[in-house]
Amino acid sequence: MPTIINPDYDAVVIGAGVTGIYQTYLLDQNGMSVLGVDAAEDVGGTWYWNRYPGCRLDTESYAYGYFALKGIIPEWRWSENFAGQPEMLRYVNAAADRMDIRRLYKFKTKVVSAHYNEADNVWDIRLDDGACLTCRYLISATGPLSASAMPDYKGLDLFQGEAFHSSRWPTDADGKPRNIDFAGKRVGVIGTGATGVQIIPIVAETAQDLFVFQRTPNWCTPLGNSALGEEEMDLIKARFPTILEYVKTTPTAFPYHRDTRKTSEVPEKERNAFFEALYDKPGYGIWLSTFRDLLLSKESNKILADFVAGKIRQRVDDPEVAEKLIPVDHPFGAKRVPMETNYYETYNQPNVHLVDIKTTPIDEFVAQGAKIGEEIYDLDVIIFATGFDGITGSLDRIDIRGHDGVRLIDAWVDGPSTYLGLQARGFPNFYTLVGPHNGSAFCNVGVCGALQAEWVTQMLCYMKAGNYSYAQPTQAAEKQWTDAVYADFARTLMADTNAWWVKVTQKPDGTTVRRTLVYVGGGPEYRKRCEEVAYGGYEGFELA
Ligand code: NA7
Repeated sequence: MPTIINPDYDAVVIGAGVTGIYQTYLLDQNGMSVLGVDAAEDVGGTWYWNRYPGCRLDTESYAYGYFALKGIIPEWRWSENFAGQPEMLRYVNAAADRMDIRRLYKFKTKVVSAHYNEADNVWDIRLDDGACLTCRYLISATGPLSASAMPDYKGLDLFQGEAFHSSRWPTDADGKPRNIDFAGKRVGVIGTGATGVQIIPIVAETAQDLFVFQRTPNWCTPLGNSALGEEEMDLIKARFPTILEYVKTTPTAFPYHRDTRKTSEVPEKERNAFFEALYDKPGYGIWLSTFRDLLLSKESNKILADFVAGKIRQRVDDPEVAEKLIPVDHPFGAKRVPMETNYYETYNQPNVHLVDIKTTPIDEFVAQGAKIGEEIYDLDVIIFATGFDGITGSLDRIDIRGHDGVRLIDAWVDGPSTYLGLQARGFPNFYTLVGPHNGSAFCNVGVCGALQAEWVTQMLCYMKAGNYSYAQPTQAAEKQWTDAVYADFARTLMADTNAWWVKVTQKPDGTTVRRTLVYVGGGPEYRKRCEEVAYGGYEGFELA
């Protein structure tokens, strides 16, 4: 049994995004000493880093904004149904001001390593400024999409223009995102996920030429954003408590429930009218409130995919370009569906060129631009909208070691193994908010991350009251949870699709392991299980 020493802090929270600042606040409110650490200069997390033109929420603002819904900033008013990044950053800052959270944070600082010290039952933390400290509880709130994935292309260092990842937009001397004037410039965008789909139409408005280097097309559907008028916002504000209760009832905490019918139960004419209505409605409805077998039946999925493909063909003038923009390798909705604004119409502009890099990949970069075969695409700016090493990527970049010095990255070499997606055996007192296998990563993070922070706070308060200072899952509980997560995912059409929530690992023996990083059982089921565990005195955890 470990001895007890007083660590420097009760808890260290990694991350100052929406989840991290709330967790830090809750622990502070409950009388715990807590240090928050974040690499950025200030709060915001994903909304701090993603400052590219066109960046905005793909969730209804009022459904994402937990701090407004919860009454932390009850006066908050949204200006758009799907807020843009500047407004999102103002929102997080307003909440941080109200919670007076910055005094608890060390910004511009990264956690380099976190080693569990068995003798003292503390985590030894080393920061990149050289500081070393101890804490009892280590809580990661690093967000599902914070570790940028920058491809290692040959010759990129030779490129004479400007090249950067979408989440590292160049800044001016004052630290503000640079307003790059694309007029007269030849711009390349690599990547056509949600980020590329937001950037491309904006850059295309002014660039002399825009080359979209596409490896895999995505199923994109209209965002349908609009301004929120004063009266509309008054009504939304009056419904804040109702909205929060409602999103808690849905599988993903987005304000959508699936239609309870199977696709085959609905006559074709009615089905098409249903799809038309969903396609025209703002937001994720076409993905999340369509028929219940969308991600379970290939045949049903194809019916909706064909409908969306038809829309793409209608919206893109050049039939060859349209075909290139229609996914052939994955079912509709098996990856997160990018929400677009004039994305497909952008390809009707004469200055926009779609380059298929699946059939003819970029060989290398040279001083002038990208080289494919014998052709060189002259470029002034290259934007890598190449996504993120999802969910576990930010943890992999920290040297985390548990009992017996075992590295987390080694313990999870065959995929994460967790209990409730919140703890892994062998890594006591380490909580992963919005981490692998919990109901937050595949979710409206604004709400799910906060609910999880509340649950962890309750557990730590319970431990304090019961004089416990050590918690880790039992082997049986972890196995049962992990097996169920993998089995649930395997039943869906998402299982065979590569997305940022699937981790593909090449093993030294040449075999490949594909593992889901998300829990697909749905938020209500997830939270029910968490509440049962809490009610049962944190059953499934070894407390000491
Ligand atoms: P995504 O959705 O992971 O998309 C990344 C895109 O970048 C995708 O089109 C990738 O093609 C492409 N990519 C990645 N690496 C390369 C290389 N090396 N060469 C060419 N193309 C590449 O990330 P996003 O940032 O767009 O969106 C992330 C989430 O943010 C999104 O789901 C929303 O929830 C918000 P691939 O498909 O791998 O062939």
